[in-house]
Order: sequence, then C-alpha cells, then structure tokens
Amino acid sequence: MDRIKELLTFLREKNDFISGDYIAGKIGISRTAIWKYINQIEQAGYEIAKLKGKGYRLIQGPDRLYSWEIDRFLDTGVIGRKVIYKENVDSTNLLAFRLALGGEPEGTCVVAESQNVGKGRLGRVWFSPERKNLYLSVILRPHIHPSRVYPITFLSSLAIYDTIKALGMEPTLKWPNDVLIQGRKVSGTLLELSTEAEMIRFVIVGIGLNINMTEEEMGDEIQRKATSLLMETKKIYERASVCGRLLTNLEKYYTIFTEKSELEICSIWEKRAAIKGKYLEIVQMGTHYKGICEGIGTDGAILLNENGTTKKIIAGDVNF
Ligand code: BT5
Repeated sequence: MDRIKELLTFLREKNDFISGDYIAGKIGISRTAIWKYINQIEQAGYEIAKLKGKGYRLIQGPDRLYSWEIDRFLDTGVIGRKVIYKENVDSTNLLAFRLALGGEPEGTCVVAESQNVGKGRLGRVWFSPERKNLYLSVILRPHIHPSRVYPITFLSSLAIYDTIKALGMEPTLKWPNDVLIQGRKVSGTLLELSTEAEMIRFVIVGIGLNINMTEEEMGDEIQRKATSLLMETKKIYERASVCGRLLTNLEKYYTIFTEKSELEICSIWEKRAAIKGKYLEIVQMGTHYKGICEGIGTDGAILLNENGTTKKIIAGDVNF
C-alpha cells in the first residue's frame, strides 16, 4: 500500500515521464520492484504510459475510494489513518462492527464501492449503487456512558454539512440524522453501538452520501425525495477527495465531543439546524406529535411543546 502511494506521488508530482531508475533510487528499491508495483497500479485501474528510455507517466486514475487516494485529502491524527477498502460488501456498518469486535482500533474506516444490504435506521434500506456515492463506516471508541452517545449522529451530520458547504452548496439539517439540499435528502447517518457494563465498547458511525448518482439511477422509492452533489451542481466529484475532507471534518467535531462535551455538539447542531421555534410534526413508532420545537435536549432529543406541555422525543422522523 505504502509503496503504491509513494509511487503514485512521484508520478503525480512529475506530471511527465519519470524514469524507473530515478524512482528506484529515491525509494531505495530495485527497478524490477518498481515494474512490479507499476503493474499493480495498472491492475487497480490507473492508466500508465510507458516509453523505453523515458519511463512511466500517469495518464489518469480511476475514481476509486482506495485508501491511498483518500489519504491525499486527509488532515487527521486518528480518523481514516487506516481505511479498509471493499469493492462490494453486505453493509459497511456490518463489516466495521465485525472488525471492531475483533479489536480494530478507533478511527479505522470501512469504505465500499457498493452495498448489497445498505442499512438505514429502523430496518430501512439505504440505496447503494456501485461507484457512484460514498458508503463509509467509522469505528469510534469514546469513553462515555451509553446515554451520551446519541449526539455522535449530530457530529457526523455537522461534518457532512461542512463538507458540502465548502463545495459551494447550501445544505440543511433535519432531525435526527438527515442532511438535505433543496429539501431533498443527500446524506444520512446510522449509528450502531456495542456496550459493556455501562460503558461504550465501540460506536459505528455509518455515513451514506450521494455524490455522482443521477436521478435516473435512483430507485423508484427515493426518486424525487433524494438528491446528489452531481444533481445539484451538474458536476462530477472525485469521491476520494470528498471522503478525505469529510473524515477531516468528522475528526474536528469528534475532538469537540471528546474534549468539551456532547452539549457543545448539540448546541452547534441546534443553531445550524435553526430548529428552535419551528412547528414540527414527528412520527415516533406510529404515534404522531405536533408542536413547536423548544430546542434540543442534552441527550440529542427534541423538546416539543404540544399545547403547552413539553414532550421529549428521543427517536422518530420529522415531517415538514
Ligand atoms: C439513514 O437512515 O439515513 C441512515 C443511512 C446510513 C447509510 C450508511 S451507508 C454506509 C453505512 N452502511 C450501512 O449499511 N448504512 C450506513 P434513515 O433515516 O432510516 O433513512 C432511510 C430512508 O432514506 C429510506 O427509507 C429511503 O426513503 C431513503 N433513502 C434510501 N437510500 C437513500 C439514498 N441513497 N439517498 C437518499 N435517501 C435514501
């Protein structure tokens, strides 16, 4: 992995032919080894021009979520330092969960080009066609009581929000886990946790973000309700770059969460979502609530004023 990353860095920096001998000397490996790695790079989908006497030149790379591609856009200490890449998985959350049970450290990420059973909340399905979007799961191991875990969904939404905003779009936040653009869902977060004796063993933060998917490529169920960065701007995005920037933002908010508190995260989310004072309809397990939002509780719940009585709603879906 590290060698491939190193070699690609040389090829990118030169942006012209570069001799195998030169790279071999710089990295301190043989020319035959360089040749072997160039073959691996080609097999990974990169187009390399080869010219006798001149060496190698990178023509173009594939739009893949390889760890070394994500790494180019990463500015973190822990999150994303190890990325496990899969062409296809059942669900990145399921794989991350299995890995976390096996002891994978905090910050390890699983990314996949497609999912067979992408999971939403409450048994719902996340539409996950191949090589279009981002399907990402991050292992976190915060030292907190399980009752304090819920706002981690908010820190994920805030990181997604910042990433999209930096690309020039105007996202909005919808309780509890949605990020929308122009009223359509572009991203969602699914939190899953494992606990032990009143402590969190680990949390899996699962993020689905629609990037280069067109409306025609969406399943019937989400057409007209969902959007993608491409649909909003008519531009194709380098997914590894979006992923690297998202993980960098995630670490920024996770640091606030661990070094300050979840209250800080709830308060930033509440302001950014501009939810206070809004009239909301919330469905929780088939029960409908209507009222004015008084804000977000310390545990991430919505405080809803229904005819003068404040109700605390911890899970559910907001209807606009
Ligand atoms: C969520 O659930 O929004 C959480 C989605 C988390 C998905 C990620 S992908 C990587 C990781 N691995 C997984 O297996 N899951 C996570 P919820 O709030 O329940 O929203 C689900 C609903 O959103 C569905 O019932 C659809 O209506 C809609 N939906 C499904 N796929 C979508 C998509 N690609 N884009 C926008 N909306 C979608």
